Amino acid sequence: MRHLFLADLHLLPGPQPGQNAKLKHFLEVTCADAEGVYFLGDLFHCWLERGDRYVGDYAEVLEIFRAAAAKGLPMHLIPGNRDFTAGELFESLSGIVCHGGEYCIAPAGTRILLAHGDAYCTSDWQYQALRWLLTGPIGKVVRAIIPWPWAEKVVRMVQNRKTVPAVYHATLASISIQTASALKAMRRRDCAVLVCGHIHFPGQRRLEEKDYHGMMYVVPDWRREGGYLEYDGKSFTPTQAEAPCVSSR
Ligand SMILES: [Mn+2]
Repeated sequence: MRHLFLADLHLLPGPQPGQNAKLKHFLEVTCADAEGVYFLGDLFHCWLERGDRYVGDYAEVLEIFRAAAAKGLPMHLIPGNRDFTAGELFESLSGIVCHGGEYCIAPAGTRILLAHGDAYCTSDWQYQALRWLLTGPIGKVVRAIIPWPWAEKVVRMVQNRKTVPAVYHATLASISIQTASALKAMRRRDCAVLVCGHIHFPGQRRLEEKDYHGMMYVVPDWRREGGYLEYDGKSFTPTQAEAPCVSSR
């Protein structure tokens, strides 16, 4: 049994030979016998869809996903803060099944909660306020009524800022996922394991409160290091993808 977890691929639009070759190789070779591949958010550097339109040229990337899906590879997306609008259009174009903010699986009887992870960084109230504004009812109305060319302009600006600033990573690392918030979500779904991304720094941590405990795994960065987390039915192993591993900055 092989379940593969990835996060924060931050795929860029347009011609990206290095990025796309790496993705194709990963899906065809590394994932060949996988029972499930789970993208834990921020699969795209920025994805916005509305009706039958999306921003940016992701045709080649979507074709790579579609080919893998056609060969029978089961792929799932649990959206992050950069692709939370992914929905029906994304599903039909990619062949990837899209879930809500949290998704629970139970391979070999282990209940695993899958999430991007940003919702549990609750000590950063400014980020949480921004998140609420963007993903909540206000953001939904704005996205529905904003003229499409304006939306396109904003998203293309984000897509063109190719590197995630170092300070952003440093901030995330210092703030990190809050034990109480993560355990609350795990308890709600009766899960003893949480697998998430968002932080970009791999790691594992035992979470403990007086009435509940569990393990948290943060997946390695795929975009730069080619890393992912694998579950074989017994244990979780952080793994480095084999070549080609071309970094896209
Ligand atoms: Mn994120």
